[in-house]
Amino acid sequence: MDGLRIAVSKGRILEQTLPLLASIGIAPVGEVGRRLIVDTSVPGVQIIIIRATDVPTYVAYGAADAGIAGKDVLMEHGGEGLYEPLDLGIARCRLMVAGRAGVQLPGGRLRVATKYVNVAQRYYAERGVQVEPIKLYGSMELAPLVGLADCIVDLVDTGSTLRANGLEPLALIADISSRLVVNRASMKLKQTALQRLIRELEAVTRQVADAPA
Ligand code: PRT
Ligand code: MG
Repeated sequence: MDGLRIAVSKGRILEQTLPLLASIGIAPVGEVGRRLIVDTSVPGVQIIIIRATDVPTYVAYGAADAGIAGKDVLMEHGGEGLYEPLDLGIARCRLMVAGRAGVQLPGGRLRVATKYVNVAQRYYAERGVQVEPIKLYGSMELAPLVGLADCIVDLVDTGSTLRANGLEPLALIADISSRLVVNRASMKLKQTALQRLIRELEAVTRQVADAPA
């Protein structure tokens, strides 16, 4: 499996990806620490560590041959130039609309705070609802509490962040998990290596999915 660069985001995706890669024999050489580019136990295979929202960009431009990104990030990016051959089943959560608990949403144009502006726009357009998306980069939960927005579109896992801020889930937009994405040109030029990566990751994710809880 030589000459492959794999983009992974720091944080929960990296934490859950490293064991998957390790089980197919790809382990970082030395501590990852603050390094952004890491060689692995497989000569020629490198891991680059970047922001979650940048993974589709690096892979679409071919700066990485493959990457691991949340479906939320891929939905927002649009997926142009990318294959999405595999659901890794990791970093699961739900993309939801949430608002202040017990408070009716206003009629008319809804102000929606989110980092998923494209997803929110598409979701409401399909339902014929007029929205004013307000782009935020974090702590979306605050926006309805201080009158910046009527509701938010954000990721929910346990729901405790919503509850802690007096918010409640209002609608499910999509179930989210992390996906393997592959650059379209790399898929042709590095077919053998990438097909092997896909096949081996598919086998280990199936093992994880089949394991008794
Ligand atoms: O931190 P940075 O700004 O660099 O990027 P990031 O915050 O997007 O990265 P990271 O590592 O936090 O998340 C990357 C990916 O993990 C997301 O794109 C999702 O695909 C996936 N993921 C899975 C989650 C969660 N679960 C999750 N619960 N990402 C974020 N959260 C946050 C959520 O935004 C909310 O603030 O956790 C909070 C909700 O958790 P609960 O348990 O309180 O509901
Ligand atoms: Mg984060």
